[in-house]
Amino acid sequence: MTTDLDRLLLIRHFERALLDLFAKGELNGTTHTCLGQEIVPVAVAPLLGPRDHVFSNHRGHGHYLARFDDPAGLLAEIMGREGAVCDGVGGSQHILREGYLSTGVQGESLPVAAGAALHLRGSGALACAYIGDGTWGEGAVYEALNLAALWSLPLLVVVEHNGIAQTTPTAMAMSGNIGMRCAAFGVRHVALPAGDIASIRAVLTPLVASVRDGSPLVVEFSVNRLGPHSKGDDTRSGVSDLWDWYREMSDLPGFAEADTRALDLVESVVRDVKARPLSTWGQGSSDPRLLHGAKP
Ligand SMILES: Cc1ncc(C[n+]2csc(CCOP(=O)(O)OP(=O)(O)O)c2C)c(N)n1
Repeated sequence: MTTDLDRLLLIRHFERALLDLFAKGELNGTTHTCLGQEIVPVAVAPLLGPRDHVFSNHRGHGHYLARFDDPAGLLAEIMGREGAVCDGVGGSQHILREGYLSTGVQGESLPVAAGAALHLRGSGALACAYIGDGTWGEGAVYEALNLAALWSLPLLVVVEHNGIAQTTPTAMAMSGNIGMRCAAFGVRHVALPAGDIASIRAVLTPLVASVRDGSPLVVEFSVNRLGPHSKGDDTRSGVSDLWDWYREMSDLPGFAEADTRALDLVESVVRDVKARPLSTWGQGSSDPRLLHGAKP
């Protein structure tokens, strides 16, 4: 059985492996790790069902790994190897899978999620979009919130508020706050620390049930981004202090065994995927999800 701790540590070691592969020149493109933010998707994922649609962003590996038990498919996607989730077309930021879509374009997902929520309205399923605090600078976010409230859409917006957008501290870019902005549209807002998973779920379970009935909700988590924005672009000082908080995890019961399990798993996934041939993208994929007009 996979526990919450197993999932947290899988995400953590997966992300570290990516940074390591980049440092060795074995990955192309870019990547944005969610180190320090893993608790959010791990806490939220079990509240979502198979008919729900998840919309992720540029920092989405944790969102994917919390929803699907598929580190090899994701790494193959990022490395463009056989067995990739969507044939290596999307890479780190643009993943398409049944009920799951991510985009590297800030703010793009929310109107799309609102559209999916409109489609799902009345079915008991919902659309869940993960966005960062910096993405509240995109106007499309407000158009989506407006329609979500007006049309009673089953839309759940999960905000990972890490206080920084690339290199810009949130306080330099955001007037007011997220709660006030939600209130302007009559959208419910709840702020939670990204701490104890059981407490998060206890608060969110009834709220998510009401989202399914057409009452949109924004959940704002306070998190620490422990890594750089992408690979080496961290302009902050004092980030190492944040790692102290991260090390507190190691006091959790069963940590040492779970940590070894996750590390072993990630190491074997890296070995396996690196040995695979390149994906077939460019040689004519027959994957129907990639055909024009196909529905995810
Ligand atoms: C429309 C658009 N503008 C700019 C970028 C470049 N960019 C990528 S991530 C990012 C910052 C995002 O900040 P936030 O939403 O807070 O998420 P975080 O990276 O902190 O998780 C920026 C400016 C982009 N991807 N899309």
